[in-house]
Amino acid sequence: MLSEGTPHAAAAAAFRCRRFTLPLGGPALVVGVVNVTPDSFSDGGRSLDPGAACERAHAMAAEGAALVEVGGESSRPGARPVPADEESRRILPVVRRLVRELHIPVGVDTWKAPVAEAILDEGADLLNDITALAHGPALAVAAGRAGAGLVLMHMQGTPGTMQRAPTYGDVVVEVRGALGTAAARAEAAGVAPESIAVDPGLGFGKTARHNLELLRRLEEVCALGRPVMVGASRKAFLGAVLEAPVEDRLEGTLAAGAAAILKGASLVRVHDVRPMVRVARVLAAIARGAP
Ligand code: HH2
Repeated sequence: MLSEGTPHAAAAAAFRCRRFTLPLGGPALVVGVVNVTPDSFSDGGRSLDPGAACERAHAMAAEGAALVEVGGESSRPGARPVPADEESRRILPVVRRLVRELHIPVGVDTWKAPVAEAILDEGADLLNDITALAHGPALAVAAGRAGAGLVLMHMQGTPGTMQRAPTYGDVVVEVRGALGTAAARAEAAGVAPESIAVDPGLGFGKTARHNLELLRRLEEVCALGRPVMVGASRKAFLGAVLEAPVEDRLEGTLAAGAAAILKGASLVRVHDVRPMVRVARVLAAIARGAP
């Protein structure tokens, strides 16, 4: 529930990511995830070769992804950081090609400023920082200079330790507060307000109950007035609900994505683009009352 006095900022009309201005308010934008890693929790090793990663990104664009996001470091629970030069070596050739070949924004999942600067030099349109600027403003300064979009994600702890004993008073209030503060920091570092999105970080220092509570009350996060991204795709809390392994969580992913969209999320981050795009289109048609 929103308490009295909670700022109820107007919803953003567009999300600006460098070469692209993505309209909000129509069907939710589906973000396709391409992990160029050996160890990501659901698709590790699948696109380690740059050619395979680009092929996968092209397929996602053809399936209706509004953005693709390339990752070179897994943040699964227990993961250790990858050195910046190794992360850059994995993603730079992929980003270089995709920026030239795709007609949608190309984002990168990194929290390291040197990696961010290198991929912005290659023309990337969006940075996704799972630490929400916990390492200082350098990444936001780089995003601001380039006019790139910036997603700020909430995490309690670090991937190495975050799932040991996540603790909150009220998880939704704390996550919303932290995201509001991070967004203000990004603006102070030079990122345009219309280029900032926030993400509650499902699974990042959160129990299954915390994740479900965040989805149940997502409108309170949306009340920040920033575009909200949600990434539930194939995550362990869906496995806990469905008693299903990672390769059998598609319906859970779609249900969580649909719930997030109905609560006001503008961007849904998934590995299975085509079914999520179709869900988003039908939800938008219901909202319009017309096919
Ligand atoms: N989830 C993952 C990674 N990055 N970024 C945002 N903004 N939101 C998320 O929910 C999110 C994220 C974890 O998923 P994935 O990238 O598939 O796995 P891994 O970190 O193992 O590469």
